Amino acid sequence: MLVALAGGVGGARLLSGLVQVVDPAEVTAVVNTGDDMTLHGLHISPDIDTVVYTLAGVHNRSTGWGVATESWNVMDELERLGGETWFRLGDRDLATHLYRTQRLGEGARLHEVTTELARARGVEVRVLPMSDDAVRTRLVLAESAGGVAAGTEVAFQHYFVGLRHAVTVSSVRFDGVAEASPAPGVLDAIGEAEAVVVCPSNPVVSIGPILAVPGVRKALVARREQVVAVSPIVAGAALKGPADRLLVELGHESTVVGVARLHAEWVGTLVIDERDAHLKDAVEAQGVRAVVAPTIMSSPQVAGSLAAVVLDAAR
Ligand code: FO1
Repeated sequence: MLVALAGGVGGARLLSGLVQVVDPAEVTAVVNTGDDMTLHGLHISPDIDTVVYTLAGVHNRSTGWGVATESWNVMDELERLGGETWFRLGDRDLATHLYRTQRLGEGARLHEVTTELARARGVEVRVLPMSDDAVRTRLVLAESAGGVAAGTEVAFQHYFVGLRHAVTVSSVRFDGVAEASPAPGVLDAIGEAEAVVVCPSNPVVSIGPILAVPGVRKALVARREQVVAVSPIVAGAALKGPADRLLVELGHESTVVGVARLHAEWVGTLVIDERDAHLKDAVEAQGVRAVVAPTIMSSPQVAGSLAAVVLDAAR
């Protein structure tokens, strides 16, 4: 059995590569829920939905999130009513949030609802939230932006979508994480896995929250030799989103060496792109084994080849 730690788009891409090389029923994805939020009274779990939609093959390929062949009638009507439409919720995507909110209201736990939604979309991978408890990523702005003063703490989606992450931050925290527990099955999966794959998701706001859930980091440290991470940074930059800027703003280095240093305690092997081959020794100087391979998943074929490299590195 394989465990994959995943955030949004980067995680979903590697997961769709992994299921090409291993039986999907043998894969457990532990997904970040720090991006979750309540909007229009609905519980929205963006990274879980991105993972499920991508594994189901129904995701929007241009944005990476939401559903393909989407319509926007509710958003258009809400706009006419003067409602909140800054966070785009398509008509089909809304069904997911309506279902999840209804089931949670009936007392179901987030991991149960996630299983129901994954099964309903024909996804065989076991998709687990990192926790059933509310953990919410919040960021303090280092400068004023979009009418928000420097020093203000904002919710993740306000930073990421509302402000288009076009603002520097001075700190990040995961509200509620100290009181949270890993979702049922998370620690056992990590303990029993043949390999733990860390997807090339944002190390600060996608992998960070998963690590912060009590018990998870310790469980990963114990499996360090079987933990293989794919660097989310290639040639000093993130492929998508603010990972490179967040790393620098929080005092880390936005290079594969910086990623190795950040994860050295619990990651035994870091897969770096060929563009960073010259940094292999510098990564290994951090005590992390480096494997060089094409990591830019420009096609499902590349994702499949990368997944094979990752599994080989874990064995
Ligand atoms: N990202 C955006 O940049 N703009 C949006 O309007 C937006 C809507 C949205 C709706 C549902 C969903 O599951 C994800 C959505 N995302 C949107 C992505 C979301 O911000 C994710 O948290 C990021 O992709 C980071 O993982």
